[in-house]
Amino acid sequence: MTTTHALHQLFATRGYDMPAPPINNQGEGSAPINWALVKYWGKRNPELNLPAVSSLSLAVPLFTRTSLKISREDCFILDDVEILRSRTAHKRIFAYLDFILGPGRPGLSIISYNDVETSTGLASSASGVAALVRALDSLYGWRMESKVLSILARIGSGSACRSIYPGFVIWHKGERADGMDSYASQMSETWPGLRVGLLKISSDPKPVSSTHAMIHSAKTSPLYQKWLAQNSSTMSQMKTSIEHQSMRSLTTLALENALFMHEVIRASEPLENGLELDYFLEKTWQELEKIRSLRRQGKEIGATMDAGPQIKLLFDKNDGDIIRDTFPKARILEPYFGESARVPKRLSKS
Ligand code: 2P0
Repeated sequence: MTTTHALHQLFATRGYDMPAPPINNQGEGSAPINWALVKYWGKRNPELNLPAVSSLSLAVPLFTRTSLKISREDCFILDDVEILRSRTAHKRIFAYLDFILGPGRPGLSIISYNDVETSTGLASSASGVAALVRALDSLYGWRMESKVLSILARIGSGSACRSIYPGFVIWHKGERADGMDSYASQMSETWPGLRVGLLKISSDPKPVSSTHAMIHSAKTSPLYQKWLAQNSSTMSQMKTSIEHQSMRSLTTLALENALFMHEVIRASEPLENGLELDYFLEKTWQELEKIRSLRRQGKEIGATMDAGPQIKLLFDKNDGDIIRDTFPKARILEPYFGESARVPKRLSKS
């Protein structure tokens, strides 16, 4: 059975006949950025973004907001700038819509706003695709549950399936060829004292997309098999640290996992154009050394780094002063645990 078939069946089990026209003229959706504490790096199926490993992320209160309208021609406007048809971002997004909605879909105008700059490794495609899926759900009137929305988002960009939810989110890698068991789910835990800090190292666009880099390093990195082998144990240790709210364990595991992913990347063969894969800059190493030094003093401070030079700090709110002293430029945020998590306990029903 093809994935399109499987998707249509999935919709049919929810009483929705695919493909069917939208029931509204306009739809809206928003989704948060997520930062992985256990990383997705490697695909078992690149067309469907089926991952070789499971991953676990934390949502951050920086959003993409998208509105979607039926229009005569496809059009994509991002942060008030029209993305030309010739650009990869335009082709990729409409090819994705063709795939999930079928060739008879109407023309669509997508207008999106990101809370942070695009393509510097700060805003990922994750919140963008997840917001688009939520806008599609509202345009078509599907009212699909989050699990189905996360499957749709994953087909657009792997890590987008995690941006369907707030809080701590697990992306189960799944085993099936059609990907219907590769979706995200939210953990029930929140962690009120946890803080994240965004340490911007560079505003330059990344030299190689993560999509390309992860396929290349899976093929050529001698460390890739070792990377696959550690995933299940790292996932279960990370889940336990969240359940027990162990800052020492969470910060250690997140830092080790991110550093290992970057080792896997650096050990890859040079790209076809001779470029060596390495997302870190000298400044990344300098800032990491400060984190190591704090850790040697017993501070439970961690960090994670994605496909770029930026550092995302992880720490307890009681260590906020140390972070502000050591990294005065860091932008400190509370993780995003969802709107209901913001309601003070005395006002909520439970
Ligand atoms: C992650 N990254 O777990 C990892 C860590 C980057 C480094 O997910 O090809 O944009 O669209 O599935 O989701 C970035 O990869 O890649 C990513 P595609 P995606 O957050």
